[in-house]
Amino acid sequence: MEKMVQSEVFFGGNSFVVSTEESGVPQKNGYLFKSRQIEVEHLMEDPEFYRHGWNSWSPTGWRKLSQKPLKIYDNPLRLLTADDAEHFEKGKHSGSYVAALTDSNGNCLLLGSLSVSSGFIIANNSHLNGFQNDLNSEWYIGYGNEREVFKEYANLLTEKFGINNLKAGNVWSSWYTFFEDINSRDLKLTIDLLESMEIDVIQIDDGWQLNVGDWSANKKFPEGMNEIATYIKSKGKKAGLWVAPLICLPESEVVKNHPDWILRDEKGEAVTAGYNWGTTYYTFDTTLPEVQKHIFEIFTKFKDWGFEYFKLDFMYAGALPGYRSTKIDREVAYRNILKVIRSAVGDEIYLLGSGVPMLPSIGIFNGVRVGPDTAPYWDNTERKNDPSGPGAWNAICNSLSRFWMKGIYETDPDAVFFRSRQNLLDDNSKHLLQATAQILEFKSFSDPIDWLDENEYTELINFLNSSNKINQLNRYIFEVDGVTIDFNDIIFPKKRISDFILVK
Ligand code: 9PG
Repeated sequence: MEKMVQSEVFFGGNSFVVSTEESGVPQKNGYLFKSRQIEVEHLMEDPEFYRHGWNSWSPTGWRKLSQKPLKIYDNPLRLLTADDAEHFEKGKHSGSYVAALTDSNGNCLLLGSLSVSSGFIIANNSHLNGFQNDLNSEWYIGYGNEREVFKEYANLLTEKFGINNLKAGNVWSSWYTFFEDINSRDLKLTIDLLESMEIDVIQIDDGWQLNVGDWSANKKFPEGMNEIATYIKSKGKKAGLWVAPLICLPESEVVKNHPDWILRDEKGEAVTAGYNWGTTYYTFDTTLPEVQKHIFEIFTKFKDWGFEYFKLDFMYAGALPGYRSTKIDREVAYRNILKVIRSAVGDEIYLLGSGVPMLPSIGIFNGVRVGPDTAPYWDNTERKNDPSGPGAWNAICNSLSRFWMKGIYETDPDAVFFRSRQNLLDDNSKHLLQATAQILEFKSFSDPIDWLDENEYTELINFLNSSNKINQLNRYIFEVDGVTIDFNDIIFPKKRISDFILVK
């Protein structure tokens, strides 16, 4: 451990003792420290702890230090996919990049990373302890009104990493109705009905590719992806495509042809990068020039097909621990491959990140998913202790807890629903999801128009046309066009409501 120096930071009449490698530099509001490690003494009486999850899907929200820490429990493969498994920190309150403590008077102490350096933070009853890897690691400490402190941190992040201001507009995605069961003929029928509507992007999700890793059209798209992109554009919409460019399934051609591209551990074993599609999968060593060339080429191809919007999924895999050909921090490796993707598509193409590590994605992605998948149901008791699992409730809790990120990139809380067909969500739940999308100012849905009755159709039209005035009154209380919505009873329910029970 480096030699640590102790100093004191002052905020009005309050002060905190801080231990770091170098002493701090006061800012307009708060202090900056060049240090990998940092320890801040907080002396707060059972404050609420803000747990910020590593990637888009990772549990994010507030818990008292005396409560059970917010995390994914008892599911190692899920943990590997939907959070930073490297830093599970059993029994402790911990999170990635930024943490905050708010006391009973509403005063908030924030500790946040300002570097691409795999930052994480652990809290206990007396201290916040931050850890980063890089020699240039920086930490910010702020104290005061919760919303103002988070705003200041968000400003510092965009000052340092930039912002890419393209807007997505209204998005229709194929996922939350058809899932992988898509083909060009059925999609075109669905697309025809979207033509006259206020929709900017029609995005084809998972199900078009030969395999995860083999990014060519499968036989459900016999005329190729160029043809469907052209069809979407002929309806006056931007064509969007889902890709998971940094992962590959074990049986994919890319793994068979290039076993040397796969990220391995020190012993030479392929790193398990996560679990989905009923299988574990791999990721690449993106520091290899051949892998960078491959990624550049597939994106050049997608762009040549005519797509102008990409949903880049399972991106966290590029920032997993492993033995890389160049010895750099895993998140630096991730950011470098993002730059390769951006350079292949140019600045006019919208990049939406899903399953992305949140900090090293700033300034490159235009939009980022800020919660787990929604679903046409509220919650599911089959899946205990998993705040990252699909469902409306998990998506709302996580996304609203990341409201402060709105100034950093567009914040996508995931699709909302209007249909009652094939849907367990009641009207109230659908409205809460819709309000969340209005609050986060990212509107997407997956309903096929011919599934909607007249009222549902009218609701959809109103939603798409609404230009919402949003005002955050309190952590989880918002004003949407003058109507106050209090989410507190939703975020912290008295008892669990499960659709699994409802359908039994
Ligand atoms: C396509 C889907 C949709 C969806 C994405 C993503 O943690 N997990 O195991 C996990 C698996 C899948 C998943 C999210 C999390 O869904 O979020 O919108 O594009 O892939 O397969």
